[in-house]
Amino acid sequence: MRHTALLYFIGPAGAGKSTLVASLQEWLTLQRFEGLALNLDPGAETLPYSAAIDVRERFTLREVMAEYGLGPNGAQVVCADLLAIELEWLQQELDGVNCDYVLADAPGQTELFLYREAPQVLVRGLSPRTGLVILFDPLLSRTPAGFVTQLLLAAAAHLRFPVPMFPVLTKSDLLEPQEVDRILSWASDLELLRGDMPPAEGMGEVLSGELLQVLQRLALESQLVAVSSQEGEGMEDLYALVQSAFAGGDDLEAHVDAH
Ligand SMILES: Nc1nc2c(ncn2[C@@H]2O[C@H](COP(=O)(O)OP(=O)(O)O)[C@@H](O)[C@H]2O)c(=O)[nH]1
Ligand SMILES: [Mg+2]
Repeated sequence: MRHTALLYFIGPAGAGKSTLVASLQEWLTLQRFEGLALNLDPGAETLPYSAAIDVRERFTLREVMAEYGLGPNGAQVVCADLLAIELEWLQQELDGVNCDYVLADAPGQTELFLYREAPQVLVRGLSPRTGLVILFDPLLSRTPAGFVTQLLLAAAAHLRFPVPMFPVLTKSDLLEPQEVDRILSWASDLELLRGDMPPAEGMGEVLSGELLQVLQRLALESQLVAVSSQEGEGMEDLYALVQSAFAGGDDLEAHVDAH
């Protein structure tokens, strides 16, 4: 198996994970790189990319619902746990392919991906060079409180998965350019974010200097990038960050293989 890195795309349902996997894959192809799509969502009905490896070959949400007599919510939990059982199968599938990046489309239920044990097993076991792309919803990111909520989620994700993490503001075409600029400046200057908190919500005080430092370190280790999968914008910026984090990846692989 050879790949520069395996990236998990996580974030709220509907944030644009699957579409971003499709867009980034297309962009990589245009640059003559190879991005291989891995679908980890057993509940996906249709996908905007063709998955080289697809967990639905092993089980689907519908099958789990029928087999265990569960509704969709209970079945999602079982599905999250079943991912760990498929680790070996996923490894075998990955062993058979060479590519530059593996783009793993995670299920929409971020909290299950973060809090269940099975995804941990997967993230730790599948590749020695793993990164996390965490998606920020554009409409939620428009208000300071909504943006902070997502920083907290990103911080929790980074605590759970201590691997390089890349925060991405999705669907930037749905925002005014000034809104995008404002959100990006909040990310690069959290004091500005604190200043923009409406005093009535009392959130300015909640955001102590210490909390801002924690968010900076955990959620914004890497610069926030704005992308639009619809317009194909921002792919280059995202790629540049990922590439610089994993530069020297080949040396690392040689190192790992030597042991
Ligand atoms: N305007 C716009 N819509 C998008 C963009 N990316 C995704 N969407 C739409 O957002 C919805 C959810 O996208 P999807 O990729 O399925 O989200 P997921 O649940 O996170 O995988 C779909 O209707 C997409 O067409 C984008 O960059 N711009
Ligand atoms: Mg999806």
